[in-house]
Amino acid sequence: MSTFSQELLEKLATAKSVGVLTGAGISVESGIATFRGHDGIWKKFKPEELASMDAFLKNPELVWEWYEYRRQIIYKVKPNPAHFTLAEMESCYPEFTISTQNVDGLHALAGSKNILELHGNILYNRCNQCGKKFKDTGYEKGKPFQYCNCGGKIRPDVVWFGEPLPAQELEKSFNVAAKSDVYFSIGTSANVYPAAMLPVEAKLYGAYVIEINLEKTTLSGQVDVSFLGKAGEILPEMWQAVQKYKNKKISI
Ligand code: BJW
Repeated sequence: MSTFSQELLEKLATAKSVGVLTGAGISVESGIATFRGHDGIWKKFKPEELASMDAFLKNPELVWEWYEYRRQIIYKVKPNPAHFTLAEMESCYPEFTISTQNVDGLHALAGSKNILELHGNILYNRCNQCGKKFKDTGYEKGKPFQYCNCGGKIRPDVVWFGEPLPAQELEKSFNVAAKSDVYFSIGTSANVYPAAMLPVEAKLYGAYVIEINLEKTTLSGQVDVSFLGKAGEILPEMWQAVQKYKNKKISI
């Protein structure tokens, strides 16, 4: 059981605007591997060697195989208590926004509404030229490239290294970080930019920043409080403690 300071409980009990950045770690307890942990290395390839246009053009079969492998896992998994707690929290604050680096769609499945997908969504493909989205047109063994009507190549609808993040989602995420009273960084190694800048931006603009991660990250020294442990355990415990704290305040 984690213990939560009076300061943290008061901040969460009185916040009007809450922002959240999530990363692969929040989906681990649902059964999805992270990118950089030892479990995250797929067939000895680092994400940097697969998640790029260069990799796709050089070895489309390999890149499609990686995405198909991950899709098959994602189709089967369900949100975990960390996703559900965030969805519950959303209904208790006037402003509550999740900026997620995850492409698994689990926040929406858990019932969260205000979600900014910074790195796209793995369940879709899109044309690299005209941007048209496709739900089904994907990988067929022996046919490394599928083409859109416009002649562009179809690829997973995600953001690869060296590609810009979706402009609206990114701008909104920075606005949220700048106006949040409390900001969470959950299950991200905070190694990939520009997403990793969001909690730092939130702190700069005066938010109380809470990190939840299995281990210390490059962000840990810059936040107000860092909890080491599983998001699916710590977040529900924290939220329960906030409810108790609020009830106690009312009864005094
Ligand atoms: C748990 C847990 C449990 C485990 N509970 N915790 C400075 C500024 C701007 C850009 C750059 C910059 N420096 C470098 C760049 C370039 C680059 C970059 O960041 N490189 C770094 C390697 C240094 N960034 C980019 O290229 C981005 N684009 C860009 O900057 O564009 C500029 C541009 C502008 C205009 C024109 C053209 C270009 C794009 C980045 C795209 C990242 N894409 C990926 C793949 C997405 C698709 C897919 O899923 O396949 O996104 S890479 C991969 O990393 C994925 C993730 O979203 C992302 C972040 O990983 P995440 O989520 O943090 O996972 P892990 O595995 O690293 O960490 C998991 C954590 O969970 C660990 O800490 C565990 O301890 C923890 N954990 N279990 C709680 N139960």
